Amino acid sequence: MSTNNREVHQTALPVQTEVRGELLLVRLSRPEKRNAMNDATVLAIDAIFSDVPEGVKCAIIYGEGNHFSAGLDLSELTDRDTVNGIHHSRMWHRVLDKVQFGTVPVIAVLHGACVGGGLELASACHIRVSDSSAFYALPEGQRGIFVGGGGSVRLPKLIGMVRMADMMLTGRMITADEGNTIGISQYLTPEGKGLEKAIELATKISGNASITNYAVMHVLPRIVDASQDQALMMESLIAAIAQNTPEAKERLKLFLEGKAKKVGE
Ligand code: 1HE
Repeated sequence: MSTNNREVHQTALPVQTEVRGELLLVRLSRPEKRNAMNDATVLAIDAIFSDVPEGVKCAIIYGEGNHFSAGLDLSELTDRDTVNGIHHSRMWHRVLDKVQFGTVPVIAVLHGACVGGGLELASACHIRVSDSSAFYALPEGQRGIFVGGGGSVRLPKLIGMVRMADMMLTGRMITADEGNTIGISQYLTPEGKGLEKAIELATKISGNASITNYAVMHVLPRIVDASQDQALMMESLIAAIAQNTPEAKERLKLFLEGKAKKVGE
């Protein structure tokens, strides 16, 4: 990591950012409201992922205080009519698409409550690291509403439709352990160690060839959503594009000369 550390403290903004070398740290910063996501929070995420600073190769989203996020700020929900409700949900879609299909891979660090819209934000990230304090729920069912931040599309891809239906119908809470077993998180750490693990992973990811990160972020999900015939064609095209980059040729040459790391190193 370079020493190019820039800390940007936007006092009173609901989301704070810090550039640490090649990493962008994005902190949900409304701990007094358990990082509930009001419109200002969602729009701040939009602005951050619309303009990732030059030189950043990977981002990490985490929450200040004892919780990742209590989900949608319910105090802003009360008197929105149907059409405005659709616009609001589409705004979440646009912003979380920017997280998923932006310029850099994003790791979410989950601890405490990761519920409702907080879980939807986490699902838009590329990898989730949780610590042992994390718990997951979709309280929308209990509140008489439905997920509106892309959760019905992204969560079944992580845990399956039946588990998501169970969470919504019963309000069931999933522990950090269970969440890691069923695929919400990909890494589970002791309490308070999630950010450290995410930084370690983000540093590895930053060292990848840029075409690999791009393909994993932008092409892989489209392959998964396509018909088998189209998906296989997309795979061949991106494989050929990647292997023809100077970066790939250099890496392959280093391996053949015995100068590259072996698997697992
Ligand atoms: C909130 C919110 C919120 C807390 N909107 N203000 N999400 C939920 O249904 C989850 C609701 N929240 C909770 O169940 C609990 O707050 C927690 C389990 C997350 C944390 O409990 P705790 O005891 O640490 O905190 P607290 O005392 O409940 O809350 C502290 C303050 O945060 C309090 O405000 P205060 O002014 O009385 O101090 C709470 O009102 C406030 N707060 N959560 C607004 N969510 C794109 S669609 C997505 C749809 C959804 O996300 S629905 C799920 C909403």
